[in-house]
Amino acid sequence: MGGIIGMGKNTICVKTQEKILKDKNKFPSFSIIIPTYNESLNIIDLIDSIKNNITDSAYYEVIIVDDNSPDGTTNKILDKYNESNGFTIYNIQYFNDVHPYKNFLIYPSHNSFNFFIKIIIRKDKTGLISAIQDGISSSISDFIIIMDADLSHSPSYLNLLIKEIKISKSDIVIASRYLKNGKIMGWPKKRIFYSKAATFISKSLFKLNNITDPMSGFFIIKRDILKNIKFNTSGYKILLEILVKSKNIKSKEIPYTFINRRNGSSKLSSKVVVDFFKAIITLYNYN
Ligand SMILES: Nc1nc2c(ncn2[C@@H]2O[C@H](COP(=O)(O)OP(=O)(O)OP(=O)(O)O)[C@@H](O)[C@H]2O)c(=O)[nH]1
Ligand SMILES: [Mg+2]
Repeated sequence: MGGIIGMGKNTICVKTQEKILKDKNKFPSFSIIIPTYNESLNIIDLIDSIKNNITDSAYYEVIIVDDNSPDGTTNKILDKYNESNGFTIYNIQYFNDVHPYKNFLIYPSHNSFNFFIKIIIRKDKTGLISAIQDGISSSISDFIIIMDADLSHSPSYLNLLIKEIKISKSDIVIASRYLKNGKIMGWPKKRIFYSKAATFISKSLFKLNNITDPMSGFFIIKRDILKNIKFNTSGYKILLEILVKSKNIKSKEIPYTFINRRNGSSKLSSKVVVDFFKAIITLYNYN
């Protein structure tokens, strides 16, 4: 193992990266995975908000998995988190076994930041679950947080998610829209109906009695649980696949307010409904 060192200015391999972090006692204790497609209007606000909200003193990594967004989502990050703002940008050949089109590691040049950013750019739009999977494969910490880029999942809940998984000793803590005190803001009635219908179908078919929001896209999970899952559905709902394929895990939910995206366009289409039913059939047969 060694990877590729010295491929040009600012190119280091992932093992070197891990060594730097370990040597400095800065190995991340959690990884925040954010899949993006055309989120240039949200991504900087999101990363800034993550940075401002997290009070945990632990080191963490922010992993952006972008499908070569035509709106230049990742250029926004590279323009903001650069030398003049206290970061060094490295080209990385690959992260663990993720070999996408382009990779960057944006690493703080001094001690005032306790996070670094990885950007994984995949050549084509190959779907949300596979983007999250690449994020997971490239991550190096014990706890994985998954969240959307469009500010629907407010970073103000991150501290609580991190605290809860440690205190409750759960394998997964899910931010739920449907737990008491949870809410959805800004969705039309029709969309709430579809979401509730999908939730009802999933809960009944897979006997997820303890979970109020199995379709949530916002949660923290122990990496050990993910290691044992072979994902084979496509589409949107990675949490459902995790819950169906790891039945005996200890789970907990916290209520949160989901806010409909304000900027950028929705990637939702009728294909989502088709993908949902395909996933349900695949997971039912797995069961
Ligand atoms: N890498 C990657 N990210 C995606 C893809 N599709 C969606 N995303 C991202 O996944 C997250 C969830 O997608 P959204 O479009 O917000 O889906 P949604 O929340 O169900 O619907 P809207 O908020 O109405 O658009 C966002 O951060 C998107 O940018 C994809 O094919 N590849
Ligand atoms: Mg969204």
